[in-house]
Amino acid sequence: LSPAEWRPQSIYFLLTDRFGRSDNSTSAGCDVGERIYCGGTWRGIINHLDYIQGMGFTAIWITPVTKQLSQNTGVGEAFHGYWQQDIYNVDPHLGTSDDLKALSAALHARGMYLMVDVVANHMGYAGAGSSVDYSVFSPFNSSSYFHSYCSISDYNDQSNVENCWLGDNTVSLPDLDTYRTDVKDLWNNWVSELVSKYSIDGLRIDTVKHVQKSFWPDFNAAAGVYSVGEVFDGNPSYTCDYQNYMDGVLNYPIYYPLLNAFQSSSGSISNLYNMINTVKSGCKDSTLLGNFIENHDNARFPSYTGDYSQAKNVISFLFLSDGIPIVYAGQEQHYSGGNDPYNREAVWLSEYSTTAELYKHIATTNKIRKLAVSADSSYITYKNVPFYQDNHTLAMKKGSNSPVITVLSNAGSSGSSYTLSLGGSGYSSGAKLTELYTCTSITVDSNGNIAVPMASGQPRVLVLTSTVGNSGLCG
Ligand code: ABC
Ligand code: CA
Repeated sequence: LSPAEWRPQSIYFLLTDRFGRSDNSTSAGCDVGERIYCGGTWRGIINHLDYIQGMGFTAIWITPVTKQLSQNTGVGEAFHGYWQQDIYNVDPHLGTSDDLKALSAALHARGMYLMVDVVANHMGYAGAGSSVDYSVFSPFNSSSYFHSYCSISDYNDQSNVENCWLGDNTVSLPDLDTYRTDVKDLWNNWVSELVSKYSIDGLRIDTVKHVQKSFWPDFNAAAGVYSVGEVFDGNPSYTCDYQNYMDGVLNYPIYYPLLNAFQSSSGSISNLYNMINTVKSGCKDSTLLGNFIENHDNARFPSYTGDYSQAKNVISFLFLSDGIPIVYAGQEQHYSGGNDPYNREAVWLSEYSTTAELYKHIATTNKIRKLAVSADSSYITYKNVPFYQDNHTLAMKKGSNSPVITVLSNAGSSGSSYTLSLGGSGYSSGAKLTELYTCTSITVDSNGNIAVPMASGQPRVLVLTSTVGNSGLCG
């Protein structure tokens, strides 16, 4: 799938080991603190595609599929998939090569898409960087394929970040010499074969900032599908530049101000408002970024606040601003794990409840976004415009003719009921709008203001009533 074809999709990100089991168990134990395999598989994902599709997702992103180091190290096992040793085989804990093909086929049969995580920066070794036995790697079975050992020590020094190693003395991450022509050719051939063998539709690329920028355009082209890179950095000028080398990047610049704005009623709305504009002007194309508020590397949103309204506002932002929304498995169940490894809870322990409050909120919000895409062909490429802010509220509009108006609040569930008189939406007096979460009809008043019914800190989304049609929203 091309970048343009990915824009309207929405992505459910899961750790294969932690989402679903082949035996369909919803009680198999998974002690996250142990950092060991819990039994999730590709077959297990196939078993629960209704659950994912029921929220309206059109794609899944799964953790790396390659064969991992097999030891239980002092920091656990390679259940997450980022410690590969053999790039030509799949990790047997997750299933067989045929199982992975079956997952891809099952998704495609539903009109859904598969995004796979890939790692080109490093391999994984159960031991210190100074004592690696390179013969365990396939290929790259000699030290000459790697940068000589040094541990990353200074994140402000880009050559240190690119050429030294991640990991620690228990599990080192031998850093490939990605300047070598044979290493580059090998990766480009590998990714092209992987994509075609498993009919992969998109890639999430790991550790992008740890490889020289010039490596990525050829790799992205060899993949031949939309690729979104992980540049783990909140600085927009640092991170946006990578979009000149690959299709998209994960939206870390928005992540931090988004978290800050909604994790409490005193969070800064203005910092988020400003960052929307900064990313829009600073990134090559904000509509190809990957939006998220949770992932396996950061503490979950509910570990900062247990408030459901704040969690809903953040989700609405992910779906209704520029970029491709990404929800991390367990987010819909309001899981609250802290930093790695506690943010990697088994989803099966929720029994895949489809009545959970955020499950339903995500389903509705996915419908709203699909309605927007189908009602306005310019919606998905139109750049979101924030146009109103106060201490607790942010309003933004997206779309050219009849924009979708999103009003977000950080007031939380105890927030008061009041009417926000919202000007500047672009709608003129007499226009008939529908608020889609409450199905309230609102006519724009004679001054061009919209009387937005705010309550309990809930998000609000307004569209032209005539576009609601048979979207499945509001009757
Ligand atoms: C785990 C534990 C570690 C333990 C280790 C042995 O095991 O978390 O505490 O020491 C995989 C596993 C992890 C494992 C690691 C290391 O491997 O999943 O469980 O750690 O063995 C990607 C993946 C991630 C994966 C890897 C490695 C890479 O998403 O799951 O981890 O393949 C860096 C990398 C980034 C990486 C991330 C985990 O580490 O750049 O690619 N993620 C700063 C740096 C970032 C750095 C980040 C976290 O800290 O700039 O480069 O990410 O260490 C903002 C700034 C940011 C700043 C943050 C903290 O603050 O703007 O720049 O990020 O304000
Ligand atoms: Ca590197």
